Amino acid sequence: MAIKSEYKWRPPRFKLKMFKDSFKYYKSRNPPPDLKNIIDFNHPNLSKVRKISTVENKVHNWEKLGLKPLNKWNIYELITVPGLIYIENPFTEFGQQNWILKCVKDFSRKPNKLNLDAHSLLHDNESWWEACFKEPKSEQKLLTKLRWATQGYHHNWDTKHYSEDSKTEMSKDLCDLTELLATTLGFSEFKAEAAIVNYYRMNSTLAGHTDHSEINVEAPLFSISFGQSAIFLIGGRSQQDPAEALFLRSGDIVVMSKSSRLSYHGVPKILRAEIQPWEYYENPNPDSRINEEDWCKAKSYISEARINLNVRQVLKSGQSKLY
Ligand SMILES: O=C(O)CCC(=O)C(=O)O
Repeated sequence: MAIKSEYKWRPPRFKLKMFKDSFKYYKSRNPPPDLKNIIDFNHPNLSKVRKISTVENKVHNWEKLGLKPLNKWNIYELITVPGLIYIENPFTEFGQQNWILKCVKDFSRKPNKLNLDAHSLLHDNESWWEACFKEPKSEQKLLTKLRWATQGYHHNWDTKHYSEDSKTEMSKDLCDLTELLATTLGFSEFKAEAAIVNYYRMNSTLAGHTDHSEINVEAPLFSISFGQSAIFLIGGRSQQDPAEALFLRSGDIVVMSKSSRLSYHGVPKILRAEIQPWEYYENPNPDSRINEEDWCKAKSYISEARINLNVRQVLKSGQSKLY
């Protein structure tokens, strides 16, 4: 009888010449990938990244948007991927809790579109979050089924084309947050017009792709992560180009601007967070208290999930419609 070997071959790291090789390498469970060449902004390798400064921003609604004051932010640019900007978690603990709650409770609500719409799992206009907690804990199967929600111009996963007939309101807070981030980085004309909220479980991946549905690909794209950590891969214009791997933790923001705006990227692995920056909340303002019961449920959800807010401008500046 043949003895089954536990050993599985994987390409050596130096052979990771193309995006798809790196994706396969970091996705592997057995054997698990060696993480030592991943760019970790907690210990930035200055041959690969450089620190950048911001445009002076006189707007003072940092706290309302859950952000630390600007002088506490660390912002880097990747030397090997021009235009790729990384902001190390600029959120307060209150900010993390508030944004996580918005993602699970508000952004998953109608009229936003959800992957669940195609499966008739929710009754007319029933909210996913509320439907989840109608059932006893052991029957909360719906909780793991949400994969994405869209708002603004709804992303069409089949045609990859936006349409004036498939458009709802963007969250005002999400517009304010991304427009403030944009001004701070010197992209003063940015307008948030479409968002995908990606909900990942611990075994989820997101295949390599480019985001090219928007008419305006000169405007930056904002990608904000909460919850569990991830390995994020970013390459060049083609699948054949090599890729860099980055660690993304809760609160981290990636901005794809200039030539990186059309680069291949994807998420080969979700990793358990070593620290939970959403946990240690000391209430700075009693008026903005988080509802304890809601937070308790959201905290339990995020202990097994990662959420990514992906915000884009669709139209050219001055344009008011697609066609
Ligand atoms: O989850 C992420 O970090 C990236 C998401 C993404 O690439 C997308 O929604 O197009």
